Amino acid sequence: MPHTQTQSSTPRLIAVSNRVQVETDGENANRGGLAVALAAALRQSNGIWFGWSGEQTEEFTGQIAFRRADGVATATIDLEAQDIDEYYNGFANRTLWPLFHYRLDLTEIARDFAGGYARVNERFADTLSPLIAPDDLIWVHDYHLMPLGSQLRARGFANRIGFFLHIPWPPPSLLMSLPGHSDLARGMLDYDVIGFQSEEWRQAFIDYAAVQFEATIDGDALRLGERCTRLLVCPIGLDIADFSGAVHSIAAKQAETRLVASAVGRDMIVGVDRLDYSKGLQERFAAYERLLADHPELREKISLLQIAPPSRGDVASYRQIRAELDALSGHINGAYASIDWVPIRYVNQGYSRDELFGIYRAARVGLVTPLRDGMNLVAKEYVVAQDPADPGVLVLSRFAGAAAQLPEAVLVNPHSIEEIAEGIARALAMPLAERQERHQAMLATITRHDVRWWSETFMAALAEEPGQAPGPAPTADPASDSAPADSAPANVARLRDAASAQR
Ligand code: GDG
Repeated sequence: MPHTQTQSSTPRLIAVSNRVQVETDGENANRGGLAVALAAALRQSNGIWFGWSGEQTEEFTGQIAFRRADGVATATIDLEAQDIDEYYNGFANRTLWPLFHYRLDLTEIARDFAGGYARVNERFADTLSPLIAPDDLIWVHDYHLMPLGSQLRARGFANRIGFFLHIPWPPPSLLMSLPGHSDLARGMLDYDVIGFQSEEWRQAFIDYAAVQFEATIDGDALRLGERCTRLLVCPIGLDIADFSGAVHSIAAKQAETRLVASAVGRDMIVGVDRLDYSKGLQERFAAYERLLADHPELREKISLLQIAPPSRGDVASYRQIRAELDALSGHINGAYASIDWVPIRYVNQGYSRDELFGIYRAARVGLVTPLRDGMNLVAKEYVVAQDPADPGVLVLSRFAGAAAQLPEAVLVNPHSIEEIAEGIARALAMPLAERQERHQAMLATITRHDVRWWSETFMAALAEEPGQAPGPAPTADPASDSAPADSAPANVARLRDAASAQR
């Protein structure tokens, strides 16, 4: 699909991510925030979303399947078995994911993985190249595609290219345990803009670049020789408008009613996580057991519902955590259950987004305790789903990116089972006025910094020509009221006006 430049001055957006997921199947659609945010930006600029279809092919051909879903043009390629093995299951999910979540113990280093990662990034660059027009803005997503910017530069593209990292950036000493770390990080400086979920991850990147490359920081830009890369803190948010609808949907109401009926007279505690070792589930279960042991008065009065749909089942460490959690929940139920009370309901099944909102709303406590998390959207979803007149309490890991934005949560160290247990006890005992106050503050932040704010802030930085005066500083603390970021940056507003004038 070669691009014919429209008369509008709106630059076209090309979004690139490992998977392309635009789902359109009605109220049960499990549309991620990313899909929603990108879809809006892509529609506005008549853009295109490029990535892997999720399908396997006998031999890689580079053939692109073009589709249009929900008003968004998508271009996908299939990958061959070796690519999926070495790039996706290998380097992305067995090397980078654990390493970037501080799990050196689970990080697998293999030459084949690194080779597959480089090969697939080259394949992405080769197949994407014919689609790129000179004025296109290119926005690459996440750890699967870190070298794509360099690959495109090597093919001569001078477009504005940005990258958003959805997961943490690890401290320099951890990153240095990865063979080839220097090339990987150096390649990042071929991007014009890099977005991070929190100041902590941005600072870790600066620390590494300062030590390894003697790069200098100039305002919010990192300079190395001729290259200048802008480093933004730009935390991802929720599609607030859509979620407000979900909270009041029939499916949400039914799920809430069902859950409340199943726990009459008991306070529900809920956790919702992909089954992943970064989410701190073993520590969470152990903390719940500690709570029951230390607070006998709470036995039979509370109930933990943990929803954990399996993910990445092709990777051994994910199968192992599943076995451990099965054993741990069985052990706790065996030790504490009575004939009419089950302490933990542990469910390995996914629910529709609407049902999930009913479940969040029925819970007195939202338990979100990842050991490390780039952001954690469940924390924000739990807050949005609450009844403002009688809200539940969010117990949140200090080590989730969301903690920087939501200091009004009960913040806990997710490695300390005592601290989590006491956090839950505190949440259960919290008076209504304090719950309301905390909830109101968090809801205001989440509403202000929603997913549209996120994509508009990033796009504004990407659209800015070098040397142009920066717009409102997106590096300002997004949790603070003084952050100017709640209004759409001016140049994005201009782009939007141009786009709607065209319609
Ligand atoms: C990565 C980063 C960052 C979960 N179970 C069900 C379900 N979910 C939805 C949740 C939430 C999403 O999945 C999970 O998002 P998280 O942000 O919590 O975590 P990751 O999947 O690890 O995402 C993370 C994110 O990227 C975005 O940048 O925040 O830090 O690790 O939306 O609701 N959805 C439905 N049924 C389920 O059973 N429908």
